[in-house]
Amino acid sequence: MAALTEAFSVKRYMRDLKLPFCPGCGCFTITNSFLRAVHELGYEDLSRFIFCSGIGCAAWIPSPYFKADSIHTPHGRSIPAATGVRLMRPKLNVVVFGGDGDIAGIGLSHLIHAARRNLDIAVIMVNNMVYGMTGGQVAPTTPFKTKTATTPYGSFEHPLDVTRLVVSAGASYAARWTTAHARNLKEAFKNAVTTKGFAFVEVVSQCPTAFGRRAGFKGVAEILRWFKENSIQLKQAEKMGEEKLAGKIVVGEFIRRELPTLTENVYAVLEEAKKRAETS
Ligand SMILES: Cc1ncc(C[n+]2csc(CCOP(=O)(O)OP(=O)(O)O)c2C)c(N)n1
Ligand code: SF4
Ligand SMILES: [Mg+2]
Repeated sequence: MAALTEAFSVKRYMRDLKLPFCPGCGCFTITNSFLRAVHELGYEDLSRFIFCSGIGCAAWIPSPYFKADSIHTPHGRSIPAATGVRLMRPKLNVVVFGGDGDIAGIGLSHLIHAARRNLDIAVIMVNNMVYGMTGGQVAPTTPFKTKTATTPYGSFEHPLDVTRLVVSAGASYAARWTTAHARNLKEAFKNAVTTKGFAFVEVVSQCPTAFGRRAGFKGVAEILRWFKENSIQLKQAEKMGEEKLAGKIVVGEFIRRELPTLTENVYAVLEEAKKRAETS
């Protein structure tokens, strides 16, 4: 598909509605980068996409704001909905947006099994390190010792590395970037949409309202500086010990591989069953 020659405008892909995000929220950057990726892939509109999202601030990114078909599911259940959509409409791009709580908290088992099955969808997880929409409670992704609404003396648990988890579960593509890496993010979204198989992009993102203030940041610029200064490219991280990596954000492409997908496997079994029924 050739890239569109017209200049990029989010208006092409978005309904004329006011976005629900707080000023300075990372969800603005993610929305913009995703739609830029769609534009650069040559899609004139979103008619070849179906979006699924659960509950939370990040889950509002596609629905109802994108001019597209979308399903807003209960909290944590976007991937099961996307599984059904994918199997019934195998030619469309199925993209899930969700927060770290939605995807890696309440919905974690669905994520692992989707990666294991190599379900051909793209999952974009906005990791703002808290449950943002409900007021900034500690999440499975909150960095150790970080103050949140429910850990006023600092979090006493270590965060889950969700990107590495999906790699070990069997994902075809996985990358992690932050909102301070808009260009890399856009490229990762392009890769995720075009991957044959399960694709995962973790976006470490700022929530100035429910995370930043409590965690000790003065404003959005300071959080973005923290992202930039603490990000370590995967290749460099591989040469560093665990101690030196404590508190760092390892960014880059973690895996890109071609494997049979769930849709291919399901349709192959259906074909086989059909042939057997015809000959019996
Ligand atoms: C079954 C269920 N449990 C709890 C909630 C309350 N709830 C709504 S959003 C949310 C967490 C959202 O956090 P996250 O997914 O990280 O999204 P964010 O708002 O941070 O983008 C919770 C616990 C709910 N809506 N449904
Ligand atoms: S609460 Fe946080 S994540 Fe939610 S819209 Fe506001 S800044 Fe964004
Ligand atoms: Mg969150």
